[in-house]
Parts: sequence; C-alpha cells; structure tokens
Amino acid sequence: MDGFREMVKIDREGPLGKDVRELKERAILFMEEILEVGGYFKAVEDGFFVDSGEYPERNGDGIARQIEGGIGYGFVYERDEDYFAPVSVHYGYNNIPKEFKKASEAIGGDTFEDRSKIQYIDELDENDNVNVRLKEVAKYYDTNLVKPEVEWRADGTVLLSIFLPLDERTAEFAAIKCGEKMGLEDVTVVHKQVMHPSEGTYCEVKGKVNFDINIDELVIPEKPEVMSEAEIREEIQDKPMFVVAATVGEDEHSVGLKETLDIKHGGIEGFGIKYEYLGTSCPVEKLVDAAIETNADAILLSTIITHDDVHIKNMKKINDLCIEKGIRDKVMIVCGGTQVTNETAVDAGLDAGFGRGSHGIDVASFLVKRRREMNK
Ligand code: B12
Repeated sequence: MDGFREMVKIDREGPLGKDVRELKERAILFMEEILEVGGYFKAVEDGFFVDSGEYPERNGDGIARQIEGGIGYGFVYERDEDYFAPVSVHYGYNNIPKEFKKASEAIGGDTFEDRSKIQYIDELDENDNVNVRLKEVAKYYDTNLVKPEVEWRADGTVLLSIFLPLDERTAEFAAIKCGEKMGLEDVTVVHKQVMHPSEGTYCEVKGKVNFDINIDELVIPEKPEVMSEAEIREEIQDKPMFVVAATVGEDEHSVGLKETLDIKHGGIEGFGIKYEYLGTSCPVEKLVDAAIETNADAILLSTIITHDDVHIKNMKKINDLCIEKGIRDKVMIVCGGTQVTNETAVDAGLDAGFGRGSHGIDVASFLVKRRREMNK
C-alpha cells in the first residue's frame, strides 16, 4: 500500500517497538529456510505455515498440504497461444479473432444471449423429465396466477418464523406440528435458536402450500401520491404550518410520533412545519385545547396500544370534541400508530391514519394536500 509507513507507525515505547528488530530477523531466517527446503510449495508441504511456534521453534501444528495432492491436482493446464473460448464472459487470456467484437459472436451468441439455444436434457423417463415438469407449472408462466416459490418456479415453498416458549428440542417438533396445522406440506425446521433458556426458542420453518393466487382478484388500495420534498418545502415557506402533537390516553409509546415529527428522523419538521409536542399520555381534551390556543392547522395524535380498541375510542373522542368545540372544519386531525390504518382513522372521523413504516414525508405531503382541499 502506497504511503503505508506514513499512515501506520510502530509504537516504539510498546512491546512491538522493542521486538521489531528481532521479529524482522526471525522473518528473514524463516524465508531463508523456505529457500533451503526448496521453495514456497515445499514449505507448505512441510507444515511451515501456520505453526504456532516462535521461529525457529516449531510446534508441529502447521497446516500441511501435499504438493501432489488435493482437489484439482494435475488438471491445471497452461493455455495454448491460440486458445479461444467463444463465450460472453471470460476471465483472463482469450485470443478473440479480429473479425469479432466479442467472443460469443463466433457462435452467433451464447445461451445467455439466445435462450432458444438452451438444450434441456431429457432424462429419458417419460413420466419424469424436464418437459413434463415444465408442463406442470406452465400455468404460472406469463399468467395472472402466482404461487410462492424458493427453489423453482411455483414450488409453493414458504418460510415462517415461529417463537415457542419451549426448550430447543421440544420447540423443533412443536414448530413442525404448527406448520402442519397451518396446512403446510413437507414441513421442516431449517433454523432454530434458543433466545434465552427461560424464554424459549425461535424456529424458522420451511414448508409448501398447495394453492395459488389470482392477482386479478386482489383488492389493492390506491397508493397515495407523495409530493416531492422541494414542493412541500416551497409550499410551507409560502404558507407556514403549525401542528400540535402528543401520544394520547395512557399511551407512553413516543418513538413513532417523535420519528414523524423530528427533523433528525426525517420528520415533518424537516419540511419547515413547526410543532408543539405535548408529550406522552396526554388527555385528548388537553390536545384539543392546545390546538385552539395555538390556532393550530392540525392535531397529530399517536395511539400505539389497542387493548379494548382504545385507539379507535380515542380517535372518535377527539373528532367529537373538535366538533363540539366548533373547530373541526378548521383543523386537520391525523392519527398514527402500529395498528392504525388509513381506513380505521377515516371511519373514526379523522382525516387520515398512518401505520407501521410511514415516514415524515408521507405525513407532510398529506397535510399540505389536505390543507389545499380545505381551502384554509
Ligand atoms: C418500545 C416499546 C415500548 C417502550 C416505549 C418507549 C417509548 N418511549 O416509546 C416501553 C418499554 C415503555 C413500552 C411499554 C409498554 N408496551 Co410497548 N412496545 C414497544 C415496542 C417494542 C416498539 C414500539 C416502537 O417504538 N416502534 C418503533 C416505531 C418507529 O414504530 P411505530 O410506533 O409503529 O411508529 C410508526 C407508525 O406507527 C407511525 N406512527 C406512530 N405514531 C404516529 C403518530 C402520527 C401522528 C403519525 C402520522 C404516524 C405515527 O409512524 C411511525 C414511523 O413509521 C412495541 C413492539 C413493536 N415491535 O412494535 C411494543 C408494544 C407496542 N408494546 C406493547 C405493550 C403491551 C406495552 C405495555 C402495556 C407493556 C406492559 N404490560 O407494561 C407497556 C405500556 C406502557 C404505556 N402506558 O404505554 C404492545 C402493544 C399491544 C397492543 N396492540 O396494544 C406491543 C405491540 C408489544 C407486543 N407485541 O405486545 N413499550
């Protein structure tokens, strides 16, 4: 490495500083002995490397390899002068004739370039050969049907993660049973790990499903269009926005809301939106009063806990309170949380809901668009 000596310096005060001269001498003597015994390969055969002794001492635990032995021995040939391989990817010397731009031109393209050249080997078994196997899955080629796959087209293979409060051995067989009860075939445990002996075992289970899915029948909600960062910033610069935010009820989970708000986590603050964070376990009444006092454009509430549908109850409650206090048509109400979906929030009377994996830009984009709709 160029300039290595400038980058790395021996600590002259430390043990290496004292030993460096001796180490160099031992290294030179070691290399002299390599030459004496007949060179590098002979030294390997004699177990010079990686003997744990301090040269010239030897502990006899070096990794020895025979010169005339091992896989591949005797099968390495030097290439002829006119060696030429008509392939698309080639490492090392390939004597491509001048008339070709690339080697595979010599055969009009190889099997990577022209798939029709692939010769399937018919195993001569009329019930089990590649054509029969391809026919079985023909309905999954260029159609709307899809089946999970891992090893080959539409093999139905899936992987599941299962945690069981059991010891390793019992968990393995319980996990197989779980897989079978879930309707999987050929169930095996491909990985298991004891989390803590007092907790239990995490298992990864492999199995096969026997169904397929018609993607035409899927009901996929439209993906909301998110504005660009520049567009949002520009709009907020022209027309500032202020929001109040808190986790409500008895909810102490603050991480998700802080991620949504804070500039450091790509939150709405980064687009110029100002906020007042009222903290955790905030009564919805207090949040609504804060919105009135500050003339906020929006209320952002977070509800992670869902026991007894408390998240839906709090969403409905805040909507009702805003109606009661006469500000609902002036203020946007946006809710978020692990179990929150846009549908549950809108059904509860709010403007939008954001669940797991949502980002500050999604929320900022929504707020800007919704404010336009409300003509605020
Ligand atoms: C960290 C954590 C805690 C920490 C919280 C620390 C803190 N300061 O936040 C502590 C240890 C305090 C805690 C306590 C409890 N927890 Co807890 N906790 C978690 C855990 C492991 C991670 C939550 C988290 O931070 N996720 C990361 C963030 C980034 O994701 P997120 O919250 O989903 O937020 C994203 C979106 O949802 C959305 N979002 C969230 N809020 C908002 C708000 C708005 C306005 C918008 C637009 C978007 C938005 O955007 C975020 C970014 O994408 C979850 C399990 C899990 N893996 O989810 C359990 C979990 C949430 N906790 C749970 C439980 C039961 C509890 C306790 C009741 C346990 C107990 N028996 O004491 C207590 C309750 C305390 C209380 N009063 O709230 C359950 C909730 C079950 C349920 N469905 O109700 C969970 C799911 C664990 C479980 N599987 O049982 N917990």
